[in-house]
Amino acid sequence: MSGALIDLARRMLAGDRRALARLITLVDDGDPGVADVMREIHPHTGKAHVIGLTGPPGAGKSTLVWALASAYRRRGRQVGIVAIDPTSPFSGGAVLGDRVRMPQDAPSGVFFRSMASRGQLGGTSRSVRGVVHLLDSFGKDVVLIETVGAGQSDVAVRSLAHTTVVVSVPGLGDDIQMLKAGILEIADVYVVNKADREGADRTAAQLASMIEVGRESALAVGQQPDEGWIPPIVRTVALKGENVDQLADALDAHRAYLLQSGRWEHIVRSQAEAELEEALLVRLEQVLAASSVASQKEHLISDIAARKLDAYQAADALLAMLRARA
Ligand SMILES: Nc1nc2c(ncn2[C@@H]2O[C@H](COP(=O)(O)OP(=O)(O)OP(=O)(O)O)[C@@H](O)[C@H]2O)c(=O)[nH]1
Ligand SMILES: [Mg+2]
Repeated sequence: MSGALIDLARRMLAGDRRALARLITLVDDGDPGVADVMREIHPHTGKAHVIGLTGPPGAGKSTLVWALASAYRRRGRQVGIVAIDPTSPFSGGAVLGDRVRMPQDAPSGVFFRSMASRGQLGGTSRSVRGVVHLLDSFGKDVVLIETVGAGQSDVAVRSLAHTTVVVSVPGLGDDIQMLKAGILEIADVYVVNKADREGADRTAAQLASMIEVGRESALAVGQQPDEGWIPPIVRTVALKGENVDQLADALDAHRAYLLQSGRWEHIVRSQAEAELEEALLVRLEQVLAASSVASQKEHLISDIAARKLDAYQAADALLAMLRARA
């Protein structure tokens, strides 16, 4: 294990923000030393409430995240923010210039980092997970993750959170389409932001009826909807901080519900499982790359492309070669 990285991790654990920033960069770059860092910080993780916020481009997610951060700071909570920026021009984002990154009146003591989403889902969720662990071990009580709800990357990132917030805005259209496409099932708290605009009541009413339809259809197919938690709908004006305290209350209530119902433990376990699977894949790739078997990979890829082998046969062949050399 690299002494320099241990040192960096220990400085971070002792409260050094610059060490935290450097470690986040290492995670973001997929540095091989990350495994050593994770080993050092793992015992210090598992405390933060991780909250994912998703919604259509320009819904006011960033404004809301910062307003929430202020509300949490007033409650004495330490806050970290991770904003995942879509790299693809097709996946949206508010018109440049209009989009909020860090507001001028940003609360102090909030650690903010934006990350570009990778083409590969796995890569993004792996590095976001690593960054969340860093912020958690640094002592952040709340970690807010902002993603644009415009594709699959936010689906992957949602699996990293304990609580998911879907942000809509008045004037239905794309966001309702998004809700129909399945986001409905995953939200724990709904926000109708820009409630200063016309139509907020109608949007909230439509959301409420969709939640109801979702519960009924779950019952109809024999699923037991979660009776312990009915997702609240909070109307906010993020720009003015209106109702943001109610949103923080709803998020705290959801955390309390998760803890007392045993759902928290369940989430922690399924995240541990996902992480193990990711780590196994990373390790397998490393073992392969370091072995002489790696040179066979190109041949096998050609064989799959030429329809001589299927992917499972090729994987079996690689594993057999690895075992033979072990
Ligand atoms: N009227 C009104 N405007 C708001 C409100 N909240 C945010 N905005 C404005 O909406 C615009 C977009 O806000 P952002 O916070 O950048 O929205 P976003 O969802 O993070 O945008 P992307 O990250 O680009 O998808 C900005 O001009 C904000 O000032 C609100 O409650 N009411
Ligand atoms: Mg934003």
